[in-house]
Amino acid sequence: MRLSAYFLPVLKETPADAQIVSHRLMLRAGMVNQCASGLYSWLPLGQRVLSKIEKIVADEQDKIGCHRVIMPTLQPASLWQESGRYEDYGKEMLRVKDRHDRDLLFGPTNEEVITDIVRQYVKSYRDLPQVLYQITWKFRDEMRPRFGVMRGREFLMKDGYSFDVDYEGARATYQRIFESYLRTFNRLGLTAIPVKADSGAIGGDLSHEFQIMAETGESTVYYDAAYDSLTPEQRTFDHLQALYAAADEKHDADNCPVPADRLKSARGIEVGHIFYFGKKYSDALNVKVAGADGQAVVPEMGSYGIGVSRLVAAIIEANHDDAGIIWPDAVAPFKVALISAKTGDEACDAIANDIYEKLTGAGIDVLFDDRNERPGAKFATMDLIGIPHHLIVGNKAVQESVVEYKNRRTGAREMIALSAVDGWIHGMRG
Ligand code: 5CA
Repeated sequence: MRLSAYFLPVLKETPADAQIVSHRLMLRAGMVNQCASGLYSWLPLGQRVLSKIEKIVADEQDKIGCHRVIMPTLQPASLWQESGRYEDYGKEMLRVKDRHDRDLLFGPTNEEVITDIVRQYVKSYRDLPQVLYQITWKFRDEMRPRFGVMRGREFLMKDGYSFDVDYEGARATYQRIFESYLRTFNRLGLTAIPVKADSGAIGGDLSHEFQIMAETGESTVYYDAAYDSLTPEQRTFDHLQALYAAADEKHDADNCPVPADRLKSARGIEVGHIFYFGKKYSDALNVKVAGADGQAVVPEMGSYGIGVSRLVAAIIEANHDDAGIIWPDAVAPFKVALISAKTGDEACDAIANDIYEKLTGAGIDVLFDDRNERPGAKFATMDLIGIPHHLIVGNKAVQESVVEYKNRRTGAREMIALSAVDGWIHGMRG
C-alpha cells in the first residue's frame, strides 16, 4: 500500500475525551471514528487489524472441529418469549417493530436462534456433539458505553454454541474449547488468565472469563501468585482448574482457599467468557433427540464468547509505548513499513520503489510512505500506527548501498546491504 494513496487520517492532537491509552491511540492512528455513543466506524487501518484477529479466532475454532455459520442480527421476539428471556433481558436489548407490527430485537447473543436451528435438524444422538459458531456484530444498549471499542454498544463477537448428549460430553467440549481459547489468545500475543466467573444473563453454573491483565481493565480478578510462573505447558484445563483464580463477584474473601501471602489481585480486561448451562435453552425450546437406547434426550449446551472488537483495544493496552502502538506481527495491519527518507531524489525513489515491488511480490503486507513529507514525520507516523518492522531508504542507500532496519518493539537498528534485501524479505515471509 502506498501511503500517498491510502486513507489514514492520523490525528496530531490527543483526543481530550478518550480516557484510556488504547482509545486514544486508536483515534490518533486513524483506526476508528466515533459515529455516536458506543458506535464506531472501522477505518481502513482498524479494519485490517480487526479482520486479522477475526481470522485467527476462526482458524482456532475450525481446528477443534467447530463449524462457522451466520445468523441474522435481527431476531423475532417470539423465540425469546419461548426461552423466557424476552422480559428478563431488560433495557440492554434493543427492541424494534417491523412494518407488520411484529416484535423484533437486535441480537445481543444467540442462544435462542441456534437452539431453534438444532431442534429443526438434529434428530439423533449420532448427530452430536456439535459446535456451531459465528463472528457477527451484536448490539447491547449498554448503560455506560466507554473506552471506545472496549465497551461499545455495537461490537464484534465470536459466539459459539455446543450441543452434547450428556453431561460428560458437555464437560469434555467445554474443556476442549477452554484450551483452544488459551491457544487463540496466545497467537494474538496475549496471556489470558481464565478465572471462575458468574454466568449472569446467560445462565448456568460453570463459567470462566478469560482476562488480560491491564491497569485500565474494568474487571477485578483474584488469583494465586503461582499463576505468574506457569510455563505454557502448564496452562491446561486441569492444572488451571486446580489453581485459584476468580472474578470479583465470585471471590469470597472469607472462604478463599489461597493463603493471604499468595493471593494477588489485579485489574483485567475480559476478552472471552464461556458458559456451561446444561438444558436451560434446550428444555425451554423443547429440543429432543433420540438417544442410543431409543429414549428421547434433551441435549446439554454451552456457549462460548470472544470479544473480537474488544481484543483490538486489549492488544493495544498490552502493546504500546510513548510513541504509539506496537503490534504483534500476527495482527499487524502491515508487517513492514517502508520509509523513503528522500522522496523526490531520483536514485533514492528508484531503490525504494524496487524494494516496494519486491515486498508486495513476496505477498508481504507493506505500507510504503512515499509522501513528500519530512522524514521525522514519516518515522513518527509509522511508530504511532505500530508497524513492527521498518525499512528506511535514505542517503546511504544511494551512497553505500545499504538500507536501515528498525525493530519497532526493541528499537534495535541494523544496516542491511541492498544485496541482502532479498534474503531479508524471504525471512519476513516465514
Ligand atoms: N452468549 C455468550 C457467549 S457466546 C455471551 O454473550 N457472553 S458475553 O456476554 O460474556 O460476551 C462475550 C464477550 O463479548 C465478552 O467476554 C467480551 O469480551 C465481549 N463483550 C461483551 N460486551 C461487550 C461490549 N459492550 N463491548 C465490547 N465487547 C463486549
